[in-house]
Amino acid sequence: MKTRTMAPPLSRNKHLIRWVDKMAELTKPAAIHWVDGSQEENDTLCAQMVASGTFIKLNQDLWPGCFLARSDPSDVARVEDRTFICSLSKDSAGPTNNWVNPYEMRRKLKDLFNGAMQGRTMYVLPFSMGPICSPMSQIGVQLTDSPYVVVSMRIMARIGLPVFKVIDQDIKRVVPCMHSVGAPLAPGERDVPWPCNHEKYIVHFPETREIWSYGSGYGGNALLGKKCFALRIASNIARDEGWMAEHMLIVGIEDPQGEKTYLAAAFPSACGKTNLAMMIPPKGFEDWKVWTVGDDIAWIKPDENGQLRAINPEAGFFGVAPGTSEKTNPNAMATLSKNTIFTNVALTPEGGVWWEGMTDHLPTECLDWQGQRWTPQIAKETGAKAAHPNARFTAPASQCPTIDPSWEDPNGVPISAFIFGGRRATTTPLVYQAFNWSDGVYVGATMGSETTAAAAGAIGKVRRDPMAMLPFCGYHMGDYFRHWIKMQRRLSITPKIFHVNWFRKDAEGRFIWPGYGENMRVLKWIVDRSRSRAVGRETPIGWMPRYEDFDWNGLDFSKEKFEELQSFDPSAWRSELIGQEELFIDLHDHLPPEMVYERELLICRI
Ligand code: TSX
Ligand code: MN
Repeated sequence: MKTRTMAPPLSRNKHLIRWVDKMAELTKPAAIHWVDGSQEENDTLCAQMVASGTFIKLNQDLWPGCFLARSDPSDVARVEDRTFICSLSKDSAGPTNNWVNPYEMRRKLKDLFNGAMQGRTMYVLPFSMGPICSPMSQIGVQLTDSPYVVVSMRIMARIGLPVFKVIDQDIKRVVPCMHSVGAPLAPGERDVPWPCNHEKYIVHFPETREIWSYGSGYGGNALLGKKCFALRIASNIARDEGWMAEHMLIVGIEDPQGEKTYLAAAFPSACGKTNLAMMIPPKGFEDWKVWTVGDDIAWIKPDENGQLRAINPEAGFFGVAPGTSEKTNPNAMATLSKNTIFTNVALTPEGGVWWEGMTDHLPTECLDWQGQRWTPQIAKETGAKAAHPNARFTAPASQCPTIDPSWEDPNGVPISAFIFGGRRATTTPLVYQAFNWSDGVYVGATMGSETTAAAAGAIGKVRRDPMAMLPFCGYHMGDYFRHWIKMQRRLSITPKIFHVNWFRKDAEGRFIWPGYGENMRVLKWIVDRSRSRAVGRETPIGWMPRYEDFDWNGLDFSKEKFEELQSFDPSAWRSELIGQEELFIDLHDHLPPEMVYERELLICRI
């Protein structure tokens, strides 16, 4: 205590100051730094991290304001098996979450955090999820011993003095977020570039709205505003307050007349969510615009007219680098061209970054994500990747060329339709529209993706990921479906619900649909259906476009291929129904009756 460097607190809030004192007593940091969020502070932290080896400063002529971090090889992704929802009762966490008794967990955490910050600085990092002045925003304070987290959170959220100002008004509840990399330093001990602990705990207390994260410095484990707060804790707040915290991108589609329609879409991983959020309209749609509001999380609330409005609670993109290129996503490439933190990508001899799929030609040599020499020859012989498959860019949303003019509107943007998606080689057509809200909730609840080579387990097996929320819902999944069902009663304008699948394959195993910008044709039909001005054909699974209902201007795509893409195979859907039931069996005692009815209706139609 006595040796700790004391800086004046930047807040007058007694509760906050008392909590910071108490946590400092527990974790015993060498210093406390109240984060003001300024450019100078950021520059100092970055310089310190360059000196300590955590950051590599990239060639500033090529990559202005950009840095590269290499994580410990064991700390490269979210750790779902170490993620806990510690509700008072096991039943409220549900069978899809890890649960530990909260009293037992608190005892464990007290042990883990005892002295965990020794030899390090504890940063007091205030953040706002959502624009600071928005009534839909939520405030948190993260105590962390990681400067990497501080500079990353400065991109991903609104942080610093303006947030302390809100906290000092004492009107909004503050979510306390404890974070330590779990690597205390003994006096004189040399630090490593990426301190972390082999034992990891990502813990949520939904009733008291608290987050405790131990042992990891990586993205979703450590930037606590994102998955931990904006999804797991916020889903609890939203359920209690009558709004929705969803794992969804938000885009605005502007037609040639300037009419704008906002869509919110949920996809499992590896479906190209960020690509869709930043999509460029194809040939034939030159007078159309796609505007980006968010690529990952949407907070959605009915306004006083019963219209759903959404904000993006984040301020940046934490995107997967491999596969991102001028071809697949030029807007992402522009966004990450400056002021970006790269993690686990390769370093080129010019002091630039590279990753698999970034360019057609491979660099003749570079240092891989662990700092080892990498050449195309070595890759060929050993299969070594230059960038880790989960390598990331952390880039400011404001730098996106298609960022929506209303992306920081404190009242959010009006949502006209929800889209659920999956990666399915068979069975599921390019697009269909659910018959109504409860059928749409069923469609979202049963969505899934076929496992690819990237994930563990059998290739081609469908993994159910309801509303893409399986790892992110902070309470019982059955209660979550019930909340979705109940939301309709708060609405006077009910958004239409759609399902899309960009990934259907033909008999030869080739993708039938060209995807990417051509998805605009699907989005146009969705927009037109939402505004009740497009025709649909009724099928057993929902409303589908006929060939002539799509705008084919600029694309040569035959009616035969379209029929194949949209084909409905009753026998495939009979096995689909059996697969859909698997998850429901686990959730049965909390499942809303509507899910059972919708299933019965679907069985009858097929
Ligand atoms: O992001 C993708 N989207 C959405 C874009 C707005 N991807 C990449 C997924 C991995 C993250 C896609 N891949 C999409 C898509 O719509 N579609 C496909 C499948 C596909 C891949 C290559 C081709 C076509 C389809 N190539 C040619 O047709 C030449
Ligand atoms: Mn996500």
